[in-house]
Amino acid sequence: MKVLVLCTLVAAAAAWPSFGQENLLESFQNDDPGVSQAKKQQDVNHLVDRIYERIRYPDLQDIANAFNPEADTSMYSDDGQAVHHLMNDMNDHMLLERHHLFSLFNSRHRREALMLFDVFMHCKTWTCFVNNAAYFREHMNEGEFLYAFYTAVVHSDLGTGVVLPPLYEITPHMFTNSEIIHKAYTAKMTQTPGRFQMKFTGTKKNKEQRVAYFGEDIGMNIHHVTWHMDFPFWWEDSYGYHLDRKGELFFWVHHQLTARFDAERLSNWLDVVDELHWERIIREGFAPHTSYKYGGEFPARPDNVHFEDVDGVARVRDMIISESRIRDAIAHGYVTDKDGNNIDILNDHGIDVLGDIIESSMYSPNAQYYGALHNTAHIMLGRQGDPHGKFNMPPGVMEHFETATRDPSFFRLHKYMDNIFKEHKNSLPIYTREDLEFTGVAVDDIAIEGELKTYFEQFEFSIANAVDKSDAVEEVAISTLIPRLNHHEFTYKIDVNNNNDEDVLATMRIYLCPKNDANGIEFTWDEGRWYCIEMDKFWKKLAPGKTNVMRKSSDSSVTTPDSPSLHTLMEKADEALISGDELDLHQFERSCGLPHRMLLPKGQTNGMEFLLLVAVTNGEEDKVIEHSEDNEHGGTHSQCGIRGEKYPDKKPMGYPLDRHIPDKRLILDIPNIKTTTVKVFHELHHEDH
Ligand code: CUO
Repeated sequence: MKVLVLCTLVAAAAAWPSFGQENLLESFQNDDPGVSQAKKQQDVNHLVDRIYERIRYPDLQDIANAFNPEADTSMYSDDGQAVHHLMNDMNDHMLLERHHLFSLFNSRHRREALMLFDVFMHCKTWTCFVNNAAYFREHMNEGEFLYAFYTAVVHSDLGTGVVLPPLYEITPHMFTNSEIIHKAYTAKMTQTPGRFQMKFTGTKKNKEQRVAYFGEDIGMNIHHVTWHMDFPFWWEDSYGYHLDRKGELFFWVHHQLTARFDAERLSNWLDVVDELHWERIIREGFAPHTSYKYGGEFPARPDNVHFEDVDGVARVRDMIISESRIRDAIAHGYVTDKDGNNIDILNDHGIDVLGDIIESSMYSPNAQYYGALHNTAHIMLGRQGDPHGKFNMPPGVMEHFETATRDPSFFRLHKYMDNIFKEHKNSLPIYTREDLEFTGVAVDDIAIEGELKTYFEQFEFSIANAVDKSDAVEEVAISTLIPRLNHHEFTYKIDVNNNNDEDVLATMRIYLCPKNDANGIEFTWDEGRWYCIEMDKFWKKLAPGKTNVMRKSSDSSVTTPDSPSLHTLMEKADEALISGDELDLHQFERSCGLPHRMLLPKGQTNGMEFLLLVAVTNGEEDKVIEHSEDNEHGGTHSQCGIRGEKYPDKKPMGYPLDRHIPDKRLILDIPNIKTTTVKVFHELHHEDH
């Protein structure tokens, strides 16, 4: 594990020599040499277990009682500046109390959580990290603590190798229906262990319910919330490093979520999602059937409401103005930074700048002028049920990344953003044959070994953390069962011919694109390219002559395996501590990544036609750092990048389908790009709804 850590650090240092890597190296060298990976994992498990209650583990309880965060400031790399800051607010009783809801979009909540994040990021050792975690878990709001702790484990070098327990088990309210939570309470109070079947929100009278399995998939929700922890909009490079191509990744991960949602809609005989419009009604209402642990029910929104100004947030007019400033920048081909300088966006880098502007993140060159279209839109949508605060409703599902995709308007909002990005991409020159060709390389054939077949399965997870603990009431096992999409494994067989007389490194890019719209009309290439879903991207060395490239679906760099449950993480850490064996869970370390079981869209029982496209490009030109063909870059680099390092592929995300394709021959005549038609089948199981 240590070797792995060092390699990562050396690579990171090579990639970003100027962004404080010395600090990271220093903190690594200062990490307590005696703390094993198993101990770190155990600490994390214990710190987040039963987050709404006092710490239940005596060692951590003792720390929380005895530790004084300000007593020895030599444990921090900033001499305790961050911790003094936080302690001042705490001692002045300025911090949000426990048992109140936390929302990242609430600027006060965010500021407080980030003060704690800053403390963690300045810890030189794991001991400092854990001591502060135990202390502030007991002294701060649990939502603020949890957010700061999770993001710090992600970003601090001290957290390397630690697997964060799946949030659906830590804060089940954010992933489960109220009905299930009520049943959990009854089970606890009546001392009856329970397994409760969860249903997707809504009824069959609402056609949107046909695709609720996508927006309410707990694994997809984890992917989404974690992406936003890996690439937070509030991130500043002073925390330790630069988040490479963060704006472009914002575009790409959400473009892909939208395209995948559309593929699921088409699988279910629904039209692709339409974009949101500030001056038209919000067509779909939403009744979340979800409650906060503290703070009541998530507010509902009826069908067909007109957008209202939201008091204290924004007027609808402000949103329209931000949008038109951004569209102006796209039309001009440049944005204007806050000092009045123009930044050219008519190039591959333009999408990155636009992503920063539209989100907006701290990387935005001019948030004052371009605003925060996306973030404000999340709040605007979240508040449409009570825009003037008359009913004192809590924030809506749109105001939390873990719940946002439950609301169908999430995808309308993101389609709207996506169309702005598309407008920019369409303003760039089309790729020429010279751009697209990989001299001497041709894809001769593409085939699938195995079947492209999906099905629903039942998944069970513990919701024990949803209910309060009492010394008078014994623990009972409480879990919920939820249907989720899965598929049979398959392998791509790609025959590639290298007519050069030497080895070449190839980047293999695989997309799956719906062929027809909901009326069965075939998409044109220029329409259809925007609905393509990314299946995989990897590197392969091609010797002269023919190579039969075999790639397993489970190796996809878009997806992650299931996270181990908190129970499993506890067992593994405890066992390793007792046996003294090394704990290596690095394959589960990144929770960002589409759940592997969702790699294929549902398809249809009689088979749904898709175009499978393989583009082979010059890996020597595409690569950012020297790497071998079997470097998987942490497993989910395509949409989640690599922690602390540069994005490994120089090409724009979505290449070569990201720009206009006015004539299909532009793609079909390129020898190193090939397409074939495949069918995705859906297998009905008895538990299908
Ligand atoms: Cu991920 Cu809008 O950015 O939810």
